[in-house]
Amino acid sequence: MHFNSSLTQIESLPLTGDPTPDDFETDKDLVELPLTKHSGTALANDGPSLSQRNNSLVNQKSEELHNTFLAHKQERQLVILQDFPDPDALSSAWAYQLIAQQYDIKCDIIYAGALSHQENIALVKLTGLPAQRWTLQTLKGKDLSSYQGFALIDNQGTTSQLVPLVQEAGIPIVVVIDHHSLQSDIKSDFFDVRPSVRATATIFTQYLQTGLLTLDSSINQHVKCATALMHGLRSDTNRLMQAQEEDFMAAAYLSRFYDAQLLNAILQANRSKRVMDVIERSLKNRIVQNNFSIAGVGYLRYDDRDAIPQAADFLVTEENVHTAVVYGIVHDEDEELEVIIGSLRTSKLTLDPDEFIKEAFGQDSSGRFFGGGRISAGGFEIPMGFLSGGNENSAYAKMKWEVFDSQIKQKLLRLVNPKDNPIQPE
Ligand SMILES: [Mn+2]
Repeated sequence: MHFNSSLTQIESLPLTGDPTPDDFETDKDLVELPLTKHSGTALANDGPSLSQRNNSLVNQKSEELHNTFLAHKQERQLVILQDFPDPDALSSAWAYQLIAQQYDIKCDIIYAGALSHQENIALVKLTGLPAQRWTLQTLKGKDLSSYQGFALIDNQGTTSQLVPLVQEAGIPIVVVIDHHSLQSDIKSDFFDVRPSVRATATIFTQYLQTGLLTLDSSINQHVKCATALMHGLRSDTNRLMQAQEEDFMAAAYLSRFYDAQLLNAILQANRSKRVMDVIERSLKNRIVQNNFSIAGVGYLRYDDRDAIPQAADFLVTEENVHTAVVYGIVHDEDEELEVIIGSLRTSKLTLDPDEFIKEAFGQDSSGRFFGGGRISAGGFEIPMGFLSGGNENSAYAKMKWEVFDSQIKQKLLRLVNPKDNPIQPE
């Protein structure tokens, strides 16, 4: 606060050597100066600047989180991530765990799906990030009575299969910290959802900066967590290209603690052959209309699910394409379940992925949307229910894929090209 008010003062001070108003008429090089002066005055009159407002919000949220932790001292919590957690979720959950530790709160970071992206596996392995995979089966075998609450980090419970079961077990939701658009109204003791922030890692770095945890470069775990947060922040901002002031400020702070070599090692993780195969399929199957690239990639194994966002990342780089949607049927052999999984990537600033996906696919019978998103990226999951399985018969499997493929294309193309009906009567 102090810093900002003095900054405003400096900016509104007249510049030394400022020409007198009479000089403007004669000196053409200085025509811009009255504007500079004007904006200085405007700053002083407009009340708190954007960064001042942000600072006071961050301070208020940190204080609230501190009080929430105090109220839950010595408890045990679950930190639930989306089924397929990304670096932003993983690193933020770790920061949450380290902050909570100071209040003698013990956290278990869990996710139901898989770490399928090579980079995510590298992140977890190389930093020793303490996330555990709990399938629905694992969860059923656990004694949940030792947990007094759960936290949702980088999600709002709509992308995790574990949440309904944990709620059924009577565990209350204590904390929600996320940057996706508001998904539903959830009640929690602490709630910080800021869709204007590009990464949850930015929100957590801000908490660290306000003193919720003092990072120390001589503590190995702190260095690794700072590295993980840097990775999360980078990967949710398309390597900082979509980062805004707050994200850069957070990255600047992390730069004091993170290990650049470790981050480099994480980023070097190569694409597996199976991911390359899916990218190849997406290239072969794509249709491009009105600068949208749409590709169905057929059936995928559960562990290869993250090939879909990687294929979308790739398709959106094509010339004349601003938005790519890639989807496939992901088959979970353990559970005999199938689900359509899709990813959207866009470089078009005026396209809101959250709105686009909700508009394209709508809601299920319980009013839950099939997907959503944040700035520049989104995803959807459509359970296939009764139509799951039975793929031993390849003619049936092929027919099933064709039906779902056509249906998804119809729904997408209705928005991409409203006049066109992709299914022509024969
Ligand atoms: Mn995120």
